[in-house]
Amino acid sequence: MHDHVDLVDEHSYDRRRLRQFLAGDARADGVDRRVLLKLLAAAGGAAAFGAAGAAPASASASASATVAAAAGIVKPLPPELFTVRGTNAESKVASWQGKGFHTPVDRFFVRNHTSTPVLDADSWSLKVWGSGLRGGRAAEFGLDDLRRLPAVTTDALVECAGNGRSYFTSQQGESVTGTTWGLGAIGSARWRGVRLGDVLKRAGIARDAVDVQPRGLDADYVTADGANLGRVRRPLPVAKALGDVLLAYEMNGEPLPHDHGHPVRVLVPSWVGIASIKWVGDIEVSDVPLYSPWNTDFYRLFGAAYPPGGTEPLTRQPVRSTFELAAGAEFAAGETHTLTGRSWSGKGGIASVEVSTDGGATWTRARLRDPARAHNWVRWSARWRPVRGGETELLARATDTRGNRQPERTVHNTQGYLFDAVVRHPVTVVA
Ligand SMILES: Nc1nc2c(c(=O)[nH]1)N[C@H]1C(S)=C(S)[C@@H](COP(=O)(O)O)O[C@H]1N2
Ligand SMILES: [Mo]
Repeated sequence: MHDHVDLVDEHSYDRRRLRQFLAGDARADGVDRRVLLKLLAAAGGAAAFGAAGAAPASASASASATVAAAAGIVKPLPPELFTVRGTNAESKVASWQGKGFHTPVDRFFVRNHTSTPVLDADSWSLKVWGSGLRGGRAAEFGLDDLRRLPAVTTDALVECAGNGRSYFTSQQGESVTGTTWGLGAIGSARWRGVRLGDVLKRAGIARDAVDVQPRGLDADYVTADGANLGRVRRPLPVAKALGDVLLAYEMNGEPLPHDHGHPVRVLVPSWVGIASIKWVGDIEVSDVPLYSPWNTDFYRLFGAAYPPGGTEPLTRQPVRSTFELAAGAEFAAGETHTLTGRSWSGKGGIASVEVSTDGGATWTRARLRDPARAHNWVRWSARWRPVRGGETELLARATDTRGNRQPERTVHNTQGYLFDAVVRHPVTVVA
């Protein structure tokens, strides 16, 4: 296998994808050519491409993928554990208190583009196919085939890139599109499965493979404007696919639950949740770069502060923190309370957390309850003895082991991704 390491970083890799597209050498099913032209312009390549005729993506609305009015989620969504947001369910951060390091499945958030397909593990199979396999020969794996490969266990978070999105509006007065998450679009689990790399090697991945695109078995995603974007899929650079990525079949010691990708999902530690394709049914291995709506229109940063074609595709998550409290929680004055919360980063472990109970005027160090570990959060606690009654705001800000620290404000992007600013959590002190 030749050295793919330089391609792990999407920033440099994306430039290469675009160069290959310029050479007429990339596959971009379902991606509007104008979108790619915008990306090329951002990368300084549009002039070379010229004004070639547009080949618009098909935009036929598919009846097979009508989004249910209620969430198409299998597990119960009791209101003390979840806030339902369209086809998604946000975990209530207050429900994490005292519930351990890993998030129990009964309160793990669900992000579905359409609805949960209920798949039968016995008849499920994974097809690996494409020009990036030796001889172009496809390979098929059943769940038993995967279970016969060496099993790997990884503790990791899955988090939506849009986690915290609602604070762009409520704290910064900015408008963004997408699900209006608080900070509960995250969960931590112990995942067990096989290395995607082991499967790709068994399938005969060729030296010249560049992209690996898992695709879900859930219904086609049809946008609000009626454009059918096809099934949820997003390419991974081959170097990443051969790295720490799992095909997971267990979550917290149980078979993967339906809502989280039963029987098998991709798990890409520390990357934006969209990389961790659920209900994976096939994986295209390609010797030319691949594009999907999920690495072109979505999951790049667009906006005034960014290039016209957006940034490179999003990969690692930023630093975030939350208290394990409901908004407006009440505390008795004159008593000592233990505030608890969690902080995490996609770029390293968490090194320190500071808490303010006076709206950000003064800060004290929280006590960390877990060691700093990549791909995982730390639980923390801080004592608080409020004196007077009234409204106040609690703030928590974390710094990761790479020195990344939560800012006061996140630079706006139109789709509200990667909100990492310190969140102001309103509470009431009762005298
Ligand atoms: N097939 C498929 N995979 C998917 C999605 C989806 O809708 N369909 N949603 C993605 C997004 S945006 C996120 S944030 C995570 C959420 O994982 P969870 O529902 O297990 O919490 O799954 C990702 N994988
Ligand atoms: Mo997501």
